[in-house]
Amino acid sequence: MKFDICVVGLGYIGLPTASIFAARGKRVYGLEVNPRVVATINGGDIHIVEPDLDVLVRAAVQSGNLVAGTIPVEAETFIIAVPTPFQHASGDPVPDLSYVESASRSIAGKVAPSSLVILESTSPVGTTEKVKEWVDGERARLGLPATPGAHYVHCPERILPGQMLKEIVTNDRLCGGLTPAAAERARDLYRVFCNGEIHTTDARTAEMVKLTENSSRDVQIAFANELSLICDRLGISVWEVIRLANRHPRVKILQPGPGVGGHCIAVDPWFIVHSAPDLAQLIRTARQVNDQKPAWVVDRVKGLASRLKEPVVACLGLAFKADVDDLRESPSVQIAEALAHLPGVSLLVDEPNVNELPVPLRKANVRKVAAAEAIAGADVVVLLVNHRQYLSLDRDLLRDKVVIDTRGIWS
Ligand code: SAJ
Repeated sequence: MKFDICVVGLGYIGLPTASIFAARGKRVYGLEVNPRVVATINGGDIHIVEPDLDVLVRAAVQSGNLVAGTIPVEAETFIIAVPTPFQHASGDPVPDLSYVESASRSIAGKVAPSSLVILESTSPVGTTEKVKEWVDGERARLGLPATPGAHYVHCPERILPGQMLKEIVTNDRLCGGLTPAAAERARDLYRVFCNGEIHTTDARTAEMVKLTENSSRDVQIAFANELSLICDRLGISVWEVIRLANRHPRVKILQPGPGVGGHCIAVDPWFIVHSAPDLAQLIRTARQVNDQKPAWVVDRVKGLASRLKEPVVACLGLAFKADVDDLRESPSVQIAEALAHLPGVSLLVDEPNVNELPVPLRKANVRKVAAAEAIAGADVVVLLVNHRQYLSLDRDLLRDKVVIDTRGIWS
C-alpha cells in the first residue's frame, strides 16, 4: 500500500505531526530507527510526555491510519522530523546534520518524481538544498533514475512543549520551498489541520526565520539574565526592576532564571553563529551569558553555604522549565550536579514530574525527597524551576532558611 505521508522520526515533533495527520484521515507511516518506539506506538502507547498526545496517538493507531515501522515505504509526502543538535568544537559549537543526512538517504529509494519532501527539523540555512542533494546522490548511488520533479520544502515546527497539540493547530505555519510550486504543495497539505495562516516563502528564508525566532528569545532572556547579575551586585531586586520597567508601553523584558535549557533555544542560535561567525556578535554573546548563568548560581550557593557548618542544600526543580518532565539540557540539573560535588555539602532534591533523579545525582548519593521535606531538612533552599507546586508553597516553611530564588516566584 502506498501511504499518503511517511514521517521520518517519531519524537517530540514527528509523533504529534504524524498522529494529527492520521486523525484527519491521512494514511501515515512513521519511520523510526528505534524498534522499541515502533512497538510502543503500534501498541497505541507513547514514549514521550505531552498532554493529550496519548489519546491522539491511540485513536490514530486504532483507526488504522497510523502505523510505525523501521523500514522505509513509498509515500506521496515525506516529512523529516529528526534531531539537529550541535557538536562541541574547539571554537563555537558546530551543527550536526548527521541525522538529517541519514534520514534523507533512508527515504531516497522511495522518493518518486512527484514526491513532496518536507524538512521540519530546525536547521541551518541551506539544509533543505542539502536534503535534495543527499536524496539525489543516494539515488544515483543505488542506480535509480533521477527525480527532477520532486518538491523540497522547509516547514519548521514552532510548537511549545506542554502546549503542542493546541499550537500545532493554531500557530501560523511557514512553507519555504526550493521552488514556489513546492511551497504551495506543502501549504495545501498543512491546511488539513492547521487553522493558522500558512505563509509561503523560499527555503533559505524559512530556515532563517525559525532560527531567528529562537535566537530572538535567547537574546531577550540573556538581557534579563545579565540584568539579574547587575542588580544582585547593586543590591536591587531584579524582579521589581523588570516589573516596573515593563509598565512602560514599549518595554517587555523577559524573566531571568538559572540559565536557558531545552533542545531549541540553547542550540539554534549557534546555527546562525556558525553561518556568520564574524557578524553574529550579539547572538554569540547572548548564548554565552545564558550558558554562564548556572555557574553564577552555583557560586552564590557556595558563598552562602560556606558560612554554615555542614550545610544541607535543597534544590527545588530539575526540569528545563516549568511544569514539564524534560530534564534534557536543563540548567537546573547542571546546578544540582555541581552542588552535589561541593565538599561538606549535603544535597536534597525535589522534582515533582519525574520518578527518579538522573544517574549522576544518584551516583553522588543525592536523595530525592518531596519539597516540604527537602525544605524542612535544609539550611539553604535553591528554587530552580517555577513549577506550579512551588508557586502555592506555604511560605512559612521558608522562615529561617537561606533562600535563593532563581525564578523570582517568592520575591
Ligand atoms: N526561559 C527563561 N526566561 C523566560 C522564558 C524562558 O529563563 O522569560 C527559559 C526556560 O526556563 C527554558 C528556556 O528558556 O529553560 C526555553 O524555554 P521556552 O519556553 O522559552 O522555549 P522552548 O525551548 O520550550 O520552546 C521554544 C519556543 N520558541 C519560541 O518561543 C520562540 C517554541 O515555540 C519552539 O517551537 C521551540 O523552542 C522549538 O522547538 O524550537
